[in-house]
Amino acid sequence: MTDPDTGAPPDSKLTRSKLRWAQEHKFLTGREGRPESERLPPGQHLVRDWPVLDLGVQPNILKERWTLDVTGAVDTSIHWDWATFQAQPQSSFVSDMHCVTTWSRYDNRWDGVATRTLLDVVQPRADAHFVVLHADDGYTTNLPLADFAAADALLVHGWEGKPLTREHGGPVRLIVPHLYLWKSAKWLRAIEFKTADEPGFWETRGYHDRGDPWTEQRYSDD
Ligand SMILES: Nc1nc2c(c(=O)[nH]1)N[C@H]1C(S)=C(S)[C@@H](COP(=O)(O)O)O[C@H]1N2
Ligand SMILES: [Mo]
Repeated sequence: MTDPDTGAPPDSKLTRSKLRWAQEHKFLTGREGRPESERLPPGQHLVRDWPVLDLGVQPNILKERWTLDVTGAVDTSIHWDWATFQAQPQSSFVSDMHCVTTWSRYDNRWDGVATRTLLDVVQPRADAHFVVLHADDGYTTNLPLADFAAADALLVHGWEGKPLTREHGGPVRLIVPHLYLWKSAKWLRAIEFKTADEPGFWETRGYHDRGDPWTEQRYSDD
């Protein structure tokens, strides 16, 4: 019998060392989950400015003309105008953002309506497991309902105390801080609740279906 890793006999010096290391839990950091010192996900670098990325069209949507439709596998479909959106309970969060093109930006202050507030209103059906976001420029992206429903996910209309600018998706975009930024649709116009997953613009062009920065879910495997 030989050691499956090294080919060494089972009572070699190396094997004995490995057995001892296993007993001592050597090399394990003992950290539970993500340590504070690793705020930056793997393969990312920090930026101070906020880059603009989109398909090259930046729709000019007047607040007075903006509407949000929420449809599909929900008990109550909604069609909100700007005033109705502003009349919902408001939330603010500070979070980091991570773009798959490797930049990350810390401590962004967002104002908006929490996705959980929206979920209270529309009441997703028991068989709703995914959402598809539809944007004014034709962009779409898909999310598991569980990710959309994250405690700090927001329908954002304000950044750093000012209205969200057109280039960054104003008047309203989604922000889901725990996923790569391509999941956070700018110029949000409709949210569709689905029973089955339906990949969006980048997800049908080689990006990962979920997009977790901490496990580098950048691209799909196939
Ligand atoms: N409507 C729309 N939303 C979008 C995109 C887009 O092209 N259209 N691009 C996504 C991508 S790939 C990124 S990295 C972020 C960029 O957001 P920012 O320009 O505010 O940094 O928006 C995401 N949301
Ligand atoms: Mo992106």
